Amino acid sequence: MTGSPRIVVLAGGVGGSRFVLGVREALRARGVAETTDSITVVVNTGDDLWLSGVRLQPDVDSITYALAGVNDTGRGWGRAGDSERVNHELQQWGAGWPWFTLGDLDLGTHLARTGWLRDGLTPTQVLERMAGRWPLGARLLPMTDAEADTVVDVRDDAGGGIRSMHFQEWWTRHRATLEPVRFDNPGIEDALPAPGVIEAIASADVVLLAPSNPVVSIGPILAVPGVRDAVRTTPAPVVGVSPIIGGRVVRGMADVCLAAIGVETSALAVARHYGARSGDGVLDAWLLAEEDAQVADEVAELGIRSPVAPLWMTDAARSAALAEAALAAAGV
Ligand code: FO1
Repeated sequence: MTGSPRIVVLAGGVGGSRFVLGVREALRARGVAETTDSITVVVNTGDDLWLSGVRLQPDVDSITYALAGVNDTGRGWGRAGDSERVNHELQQWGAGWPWFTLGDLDLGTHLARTGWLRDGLTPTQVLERMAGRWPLGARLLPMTDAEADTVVDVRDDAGGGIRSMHFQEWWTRHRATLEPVRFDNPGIEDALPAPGVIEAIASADVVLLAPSNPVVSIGPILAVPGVRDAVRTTPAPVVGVSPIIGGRVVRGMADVCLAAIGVETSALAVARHYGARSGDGVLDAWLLAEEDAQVADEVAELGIRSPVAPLWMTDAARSAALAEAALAAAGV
């Protein structure tokens, strides 16, 4: 591949951030000049919410802060070294959610974003303006400019009924302990891909699915009308990275989410869930952890190439090596 391959990454928040940092590092290690379209990240916006009058975009902010090197690496979200003076005052007013922390620096992001949205900018334009503050080495696009927050239907033990709540309440208040029976993104059926998303996928040299949550991160991106078809029809090889290592999810609550859609928590089951492009799915290749090498043949039988590589992104070098393995699986 002469020059920089045009890489498109579909990504969610924390796992996505680490993987995108790895992709950027892998290109730097190749000595590839970072052009503005060497890496395009299509970011999940299903985690987004309105809170205390401001618009939050958690996965967008996680990836932006991580690429800018200003992210709180311990928590995986928010800004490094942040304080919570305003948050404390909001709690005193009983404003917002007592279980949801808004850091002072992070609030600066939400206030700037909300002001620009009120001025008439689109989320894409807001993100382009915010990303311009730092040399991120990647272009970030929201999956859509429409609001399509993830809603979780949970079984309400007391009444035995079903009740709905915003994904963020389910995740941050209940720590995903309430059994989810359904995930939905109301309004997504009328959403349009953000400007540039389809073109980036169609003109890519490789499309990568980050090891993000298949249900609440990659799922919403593929659910934006037109995106799944763009991934299925791009001339570029499509390579996914398993978010499951040794039959266990690396982060968060992906296993609980997968169970809700009837997918077993295994690298093979998620590969089957995404499906082969030769069938009605989206994958050409599925990067398996060494711990899951024993299912490589079964994945291959799905029509999905199944290279094996170390998938633990415990540091920048490991993330870069993983990204390099994904690029190699795509032949770029
Ligand atoms: N996650 C939490 O578990 N607790 C929080 O109080 C919290 C606040 C928060 C504020 C801004 C933001 O962008 C993200 C925040 N997150 C918090 C993470 C958020 O729930 C993410 O969407 C998840 O980590 C899933 O990606």
